[in-house]
Amino acid sequence: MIKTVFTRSLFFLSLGMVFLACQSEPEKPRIQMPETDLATISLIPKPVKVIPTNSAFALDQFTAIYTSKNATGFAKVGEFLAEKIKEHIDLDVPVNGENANTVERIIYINQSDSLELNAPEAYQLYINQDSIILNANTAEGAFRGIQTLRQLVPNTSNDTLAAQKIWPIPSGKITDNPNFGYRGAMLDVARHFFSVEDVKKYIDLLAYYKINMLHLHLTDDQGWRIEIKSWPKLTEVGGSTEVGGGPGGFYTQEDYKEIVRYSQERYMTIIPEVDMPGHTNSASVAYPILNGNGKTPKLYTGMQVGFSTFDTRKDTVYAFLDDVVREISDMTPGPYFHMGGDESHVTKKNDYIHFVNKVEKIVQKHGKRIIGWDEVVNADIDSNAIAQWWASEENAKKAVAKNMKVIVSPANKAYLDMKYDTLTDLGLHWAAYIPVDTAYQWSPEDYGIPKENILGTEAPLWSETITNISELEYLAFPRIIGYSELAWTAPENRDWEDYKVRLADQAPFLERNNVNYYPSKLIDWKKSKFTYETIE
Ligand code: NAG
Repeated sequence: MIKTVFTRSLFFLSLGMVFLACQSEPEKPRIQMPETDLATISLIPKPVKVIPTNSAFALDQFTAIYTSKNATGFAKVGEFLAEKIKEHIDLDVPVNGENANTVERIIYINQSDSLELNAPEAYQLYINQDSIILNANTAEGAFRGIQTLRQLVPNTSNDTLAAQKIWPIPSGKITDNPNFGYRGAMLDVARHFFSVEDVKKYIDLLAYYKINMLHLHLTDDQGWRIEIKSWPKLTEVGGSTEVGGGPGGFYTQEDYKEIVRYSQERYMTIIPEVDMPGHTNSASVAYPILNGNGKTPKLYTGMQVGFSTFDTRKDTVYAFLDDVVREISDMTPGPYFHMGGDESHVTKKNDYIHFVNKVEKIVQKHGKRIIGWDEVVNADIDSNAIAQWWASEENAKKAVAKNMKVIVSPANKAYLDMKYDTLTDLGLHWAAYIPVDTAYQWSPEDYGIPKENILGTEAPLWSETITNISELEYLAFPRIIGYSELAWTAPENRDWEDYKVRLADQAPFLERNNVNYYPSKLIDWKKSKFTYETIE
């Protein structure tokens, strides 16, 4: 059926072309495309397999996008591609248009049931002189595939082609599928607040590198950033400041839904985190009944950790959490809820265990799978829970012993808030200095955690020292680009020397998107002069 639709559209296209050829209009000169080498194009994350065929597809005003009919989500993916091509090279490419008369070349986004594509994010790209065929089983796979295609659109064309407004896409075949299904980034919006627009920009940049999970750290001692209708003072009071005493802020439920909607369009799952029982000063300022001593603490604007706790023996606390988890879960289509659980230094050990056990049940009751920072493995948590390893390798091993899945994000390798080196103004360095090469040269598989227990990786960005999107970008980029490859590309296919050349070629994309990336001297940035390579 799908084949028929495709063949039929090709048939009508050919008819259109024959029709066009019979008109009295002068024939368009045949474009002489340069020879190219698809294998030299700087793709990140590196695909599983790239086979060059050394000619090129001419992306120009006679190109159109078509998508499989009746395949859920495919038309939207096609529209997304057209929108990005427009942004990049100011070219209008029609999507599923009726008028095939002016179409000479097509990009076809095709739903395929082929066994080779039997994984949700797998895709294949066939690039020929006159067509590009992107095959995927799901719209999610197609979405990953169009990120690769976007990276193949050159930033500048060679002179002769540029004059004709033609962007050559190197030909060949790409087969791809991620090593891990969980490729995450985390943003702390509690220590400093980031607007919906900032979060959207980050989502767009992450999606380009095929990151598919965004964990939002929504609450901490310094701020409560998500509106909870049944407990309104959380944001009215607890959302009114941030580290350093700035105005803070919070997401209304409409704002949060907008973030969720935007990320869904980019096939990214939002993972909300409410950190507890520690890291809860802002909640206790709003509702002093939640803490142990009943006194109202002051709003906190410093950078210490581990001084606050909920009263884990009070029923009100669990009634409160039931409301919070319910309201957030109802707005969150993704399967996960993150309960924090880190650094509960002033919670007694037994109280901590009791608390985690109870919260796990609440989260399950609201239909979500629980994630916690690695300390939560010390409770009687069940094997369906997920441990996020950040500090203790021993806890990661305990998680494996309980047959839990682990998200690998050790602070000394994966924390984006660690300084690059001693000269970096922003960031912290309690876990390590993490230059761009160190950030790349490790593997989640290095630590003896069995592959089947590794859910994936995540790069957290804590925001004690960053106050705006530009500072956020400085710490995140370019390291997050390398983390995307650690999660997508298998270790045997990764190599620093090869990666650093591909990373250098990201400069035009980052500049075009006004990303304030850290210009690491380890990289020979290919700023404006980037062109695709040709074989002479
Ligand atoms: C840790 C804290 C976090 C803090 C960060 C700074 C975790 C799980 N907990 O002390 O609240 O912002 O380091 O790097 O990382």
